[in-house]
Amino acid sequence: MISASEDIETFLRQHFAKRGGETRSLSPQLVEAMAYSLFSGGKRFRPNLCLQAAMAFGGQAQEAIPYAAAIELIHTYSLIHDDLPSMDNDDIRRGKPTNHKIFGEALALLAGDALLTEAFYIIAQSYSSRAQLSGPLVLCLSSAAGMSGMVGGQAMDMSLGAPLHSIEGALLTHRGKTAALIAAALEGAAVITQLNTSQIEVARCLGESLGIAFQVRDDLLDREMGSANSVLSYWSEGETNAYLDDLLKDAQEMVQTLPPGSEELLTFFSYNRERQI
Ligand code: GRG
Repeated sequence: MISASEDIETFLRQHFAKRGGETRSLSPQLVEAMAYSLFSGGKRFRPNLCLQAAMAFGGQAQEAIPYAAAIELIHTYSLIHDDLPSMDNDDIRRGKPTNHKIFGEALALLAGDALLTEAFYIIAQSYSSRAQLSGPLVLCLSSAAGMSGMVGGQAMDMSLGAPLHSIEGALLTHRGKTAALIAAALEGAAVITQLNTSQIEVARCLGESLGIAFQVRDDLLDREMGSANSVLSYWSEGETNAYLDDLLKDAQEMVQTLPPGSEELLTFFSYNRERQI
């Protein structure tokens, strides 16, 4: 397994230097606020997973870099907004003051908005000569990030959704808030490597299972905190571990229907998540 982090970093830095330079005259503070969170030590897990998947599916990591970078922009925006006083009200992220603590709430909100929009600019621009990719990639990432994915999950998590005080509700929240972007990393890689329609759907489902497993494992580690949307509010530790085993079994079956080498994604995923938790 190679690490693709450097390529992602280079792309993000070059893109930001160019676009930030072009737009700096409008609001240098906005560019600074965006860069502050984008280059503040994120692990780049989602973009790296996307590049690993492109390679595992038999494609070129290079082709997936802009899409992978777009996912990271959306992830970064979500963290900035999640930290705002009206949401989680956090002062520290990655060991540093949160965006609004440095730039104020209005600019933090706008930095998040601009990162979200820039993600789609990157896809439209980078894949402009390959219309067979740009449309499906926009569809994939917008449905994962928006009301049917991450934003929907966040709304549920904040008890702004249907009051589902149940294991189904907790898992639906995890699927949207955490798993949707991870699923988009694998689905987008499958689109870019031009797998067939049913394999693209398997790649998305695989990402969703891995993303839910990641969040459920987080629930186990944070069990003392007793959040309403933790599966531990509804399941015993034994039941939760059995569910994790089922997810892993499903994932192992799914990789069998993807191109040979895809099983390495399971190793990449567990190795990277274990290192971080
Ligand atoms: C505000 C629309 C909106 C969505 C917020 C990101 C998020 C959704 C909530 C943050 C709370 C949380 C811990 C969610 C679990 C998934 C997650 C985003 C974990 C952090 O991801 P890492 O570990 O972060 O990849 P780094 O810092 O490495 O980028």
